[in-house]
Amino acid sequence: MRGLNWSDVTPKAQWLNRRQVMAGAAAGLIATPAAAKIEAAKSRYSTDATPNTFSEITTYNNFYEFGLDKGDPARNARLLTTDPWSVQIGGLVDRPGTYDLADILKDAPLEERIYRFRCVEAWSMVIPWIGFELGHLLAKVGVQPGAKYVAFETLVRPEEMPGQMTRSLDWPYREGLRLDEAMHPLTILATGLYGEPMPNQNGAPIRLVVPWKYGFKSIKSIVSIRLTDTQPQTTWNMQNPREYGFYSNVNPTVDHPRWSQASERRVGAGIFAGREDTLMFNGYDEVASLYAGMDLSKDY
Ligand SMILES: Nc1nc2c(c(=O)[nH]1)N[C@H]1C(S)=C(S)[C@@H](COP(=O)(O)O)O[C@H]1N2
Ligand SMILES: [Mo]
Repeated sequence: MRGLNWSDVTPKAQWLNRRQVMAGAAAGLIATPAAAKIEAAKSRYSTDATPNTFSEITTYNNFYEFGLDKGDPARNARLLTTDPWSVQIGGLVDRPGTYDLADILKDAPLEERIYRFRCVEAWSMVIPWIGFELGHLLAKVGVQPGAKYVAFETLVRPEEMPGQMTRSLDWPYREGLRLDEAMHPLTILATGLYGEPMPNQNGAPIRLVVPWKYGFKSIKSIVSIRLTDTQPQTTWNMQNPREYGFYSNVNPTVDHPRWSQASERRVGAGIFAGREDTLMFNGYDEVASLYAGMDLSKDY
């Protein structure tokens, strides 16, 4: 007998996947797909830019655990088991432990956050995430005074993640934030998008979203969160420190060694649409004070 999983104790709308919703609707089991939408409050942090389509957001992905091509994650992530799911929370916290996802979601104030999303490869999207502030979870586990950074890790399960059979990256995928970045209200743990549970290719069942940083900081399918007193190792910085810094704030004045970061291509905009200017901090100016006194061309 297995114990209760997070989907057993989470309101159905929070975990039903799109396929189940569509199948259920077709079979008349669910009145309308809309009935299964996650109820989430609107947020003043949302952009009023027009979101990309569900199809664009779920078929043009970076998720190297499932392959290197943009279409690989949609094809290969279907068989990823996301229930049961637990997250190990440790390091400098008052209440370390292995938390079932249901416990993490129990009192999480879900909001819709429509964010601009800028990949370091110079493409961008607008994505209507569903999630809650990382600061809410950190408050729940109790951050100890010596903590200065938060380190994250993605699941390692090569049987279900074919990219992990290769050495395209040094697994697990790792990311990190300074504690004040992690506590900023723009920083969320996302569990869905377009009112539906997170599609596997977008980092089910729970992933980070930090909208003022290049997309690779927004680590997917998280199984470990550790509070540390030293700057954690991060995947792309380990891979190529000259090209990818720890901070990786979106910055149109600091070019990637191999391409310009001054402009970006909005995915789905069509071949006649021009490139858009990239904005400092991806337009999220309210984070500028976090970096007061730093030279962002050196601390990139
Ligand atoms: N575990 C993991 N997280 C990851 C990645 C990855 O390869 N593995 N790719 C990153 C990159 S480069 C980007 S641009 C975003 C893409 O997120 P999306 O596919 O949901 O748009 O996920 C980030 N998080
Ligand atoms: Mo990216």
